[in-house]
Amino acid sequence: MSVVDTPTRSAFLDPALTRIDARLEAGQRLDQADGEALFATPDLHGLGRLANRVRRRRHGDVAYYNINRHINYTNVCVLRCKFCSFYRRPGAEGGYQFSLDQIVEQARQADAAGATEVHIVGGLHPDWRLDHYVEMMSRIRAACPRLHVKAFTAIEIVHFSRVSKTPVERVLTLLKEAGLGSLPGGGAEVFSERVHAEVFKNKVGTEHWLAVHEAAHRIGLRSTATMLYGHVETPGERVAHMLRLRHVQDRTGGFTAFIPLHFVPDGSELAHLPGPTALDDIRAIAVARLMLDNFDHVKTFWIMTGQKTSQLALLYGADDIDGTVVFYDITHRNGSGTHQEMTVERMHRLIRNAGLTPVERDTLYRRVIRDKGTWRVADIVA
Ligand code: V47
Repeated sequence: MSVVDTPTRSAFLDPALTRIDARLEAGQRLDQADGEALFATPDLHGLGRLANRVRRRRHGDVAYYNINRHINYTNVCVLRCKFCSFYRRPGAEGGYQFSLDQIVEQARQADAAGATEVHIVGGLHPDWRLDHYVEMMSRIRAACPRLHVKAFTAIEIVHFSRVSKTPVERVLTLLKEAGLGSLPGGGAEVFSERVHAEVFKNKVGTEHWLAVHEAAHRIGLRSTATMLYGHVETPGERVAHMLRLRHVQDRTGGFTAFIPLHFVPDGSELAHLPGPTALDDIRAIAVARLMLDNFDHVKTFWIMTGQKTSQLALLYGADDIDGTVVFYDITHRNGSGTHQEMTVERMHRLIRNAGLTPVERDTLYRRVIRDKGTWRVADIVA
């Protein structure tokens, strides 16, 4: 019997877990002190058992994945975040920017290869205005009407709003009308004034990030939420971050998933930091699963953790693996190139080998059914 199959009411090594177990079974919400105790517990397997129980109650033996492609349209950025190895200052060597033709071509290739989603984000480009991004959306929609376009972090949305002197909600509405399907969760980093001042000083802060997502939810766009962990933040700051998200989710219900992002130090100004270990990764997943009781999905992003740790995360609270990514530029693990792909066969093997059943989903977590080279969504097409 594996650790995670052990009956969940058996004794925990840490009395704090026994107390938290009782609170969970009584239907009580966990608070800041509970979250900090979960980050501190030496009984990682006990934590995993609790998180796995919550995960199994929500999703049974299903683990989701999607077939997507990431398009990072430029690395040119007016910000200089210390944790980021992706950006190039305007005019600096190594900067790139894709033309709209190139972006549409990448979306077309993703569509032709069977992707249901493209995930598009980029640096804050100094020259482009809102009409450029609106045209990007409408041209992708014209070329690939079925493809879900998940695009632009809250940071990009605020940038478009500033450079085009257009209120955030109007920016979102124009993008939605042109074809934007949902917002990704990037750019949240850690909701803490202290961390903000230390590693991403000029970026918009917590209140702005949350306000953009609330505005998106108000106009009917769903979104995801992230947290970048394993740099200078404390466990208490991670818990506070999750509680801020839980609070917004209580109000809007608009978040589909939470994705803890493993900080990759290589090439950034924080390259001297060691970055998270595999055990830090699965702990972050497990704590998120327990704290975020109003989030349906907790996702592991294998590009940053590695495929093996993401597989393990499925037994510690994650119910979803992102994705069959083909090109990813923001982080390159261990000197890998930008072409980073997980095949569907490998995804199935990782999930089945964890004792779970793979289910392909679309961006909104509807089941995708594939037949003779085409796909449909289970609950809206008979
Ligand atoms: O916003 C930047 C982060 C994010 C580094 O919404 C770094 O479903 C690690 O947000 N090490 C982009 N992370 C990725 C992202 C994402 C990924 C997968 C799924 C979803 C989703 C969102 O990556 C950035 C920033 O927070 N990042 N630099 C770094 N050195």
